[in-house]
Amino acid sequence: MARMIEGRWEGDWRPTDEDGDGAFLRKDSVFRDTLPPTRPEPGRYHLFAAWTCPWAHRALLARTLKGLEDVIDVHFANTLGDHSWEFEDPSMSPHGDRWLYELYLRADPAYTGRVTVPVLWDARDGRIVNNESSEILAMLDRLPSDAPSLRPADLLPEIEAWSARMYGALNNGVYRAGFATTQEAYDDAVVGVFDMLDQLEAHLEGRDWLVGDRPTEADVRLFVTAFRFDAAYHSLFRCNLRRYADHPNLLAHLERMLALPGVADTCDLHAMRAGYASVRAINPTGIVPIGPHPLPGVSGSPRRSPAPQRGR
Ligand SMILES: N[C@@H](CCC(=O)N[C@@H](CS)C(=O)NCC(=O)O)C(=O)O
Repeated sequence: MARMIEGRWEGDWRPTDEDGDGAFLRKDSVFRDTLPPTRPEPGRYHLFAAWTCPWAHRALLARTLKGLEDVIDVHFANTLGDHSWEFEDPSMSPHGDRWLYELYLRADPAYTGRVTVPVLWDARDGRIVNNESSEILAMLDRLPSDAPSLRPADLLPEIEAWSARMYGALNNGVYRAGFATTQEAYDDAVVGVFDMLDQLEAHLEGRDWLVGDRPTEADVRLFVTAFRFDAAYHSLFRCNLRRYADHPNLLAHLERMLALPGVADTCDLHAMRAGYASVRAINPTGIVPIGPHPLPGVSGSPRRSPAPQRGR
């Protein structure tokens, strides 16, 4: 197991903590505070993300689609090493940290738990506001912005119903398939993944967006898994009954999302694929698969993280 126990880093990094029956169980996030729904002080709040991570991608997309780039700084920790996520250049981090666990320690010197992205960091008060992507997404959506809400009140019940279904069967379902250590756990997860894709493909017949006539949180949640599916989950997570691209309505939805202003800039196909391929528990040689080809508007070759804006 690799996580913090009362402020100490324990063990080498592994993707899961064993629970005994071969099934992958995702732990609950620990920091669960909220931002006030007012315009944030520039330079105060920082989002720590990784190109690989679909959960961090949710938060990045909320920041982009709500036009919050000027008020929420972003930093990328690109490699998941033996001591948690590592910043390629420690000056990327507002406090000069090399490892993400150091940021967790700043927030809580006796922290116990996994060290995950995304993290919404308050640089003024030196604390983690929240490290649960669904809550970060919702609180960014409440900040003042000219962009429409991703969670409009009249559509919220439908958005949340899709979100709950997609989370269990698809967003986390691919992880349950990929990190399963028994045939039964894998079979159970992978059937659910493709059943969900079938339901979504049917639902998107004649529709542009999952709920209503504009992109919402439901589309964001689908997109972060869709973007990774053929490049990572199909091969490395053995979700290979069909390709995502074999579903015409789902593929059109993926392309529609990628065409929204700023969305392609939140995607790095190469870094994402390399990130999954570096997880030795599922890919002992670390070899990075070649395909699939780049998606429209998305770079398929390595690129550098954008220069960070320094906080206090
Ligand atoms: N429930 C969390 C999950 C976040 C999560 O699991 N992030 C992964 C990257 S995709 C991570 O940082 N894993 C490191 C670890 O578990 O040690 C959320 O949605 O924010």
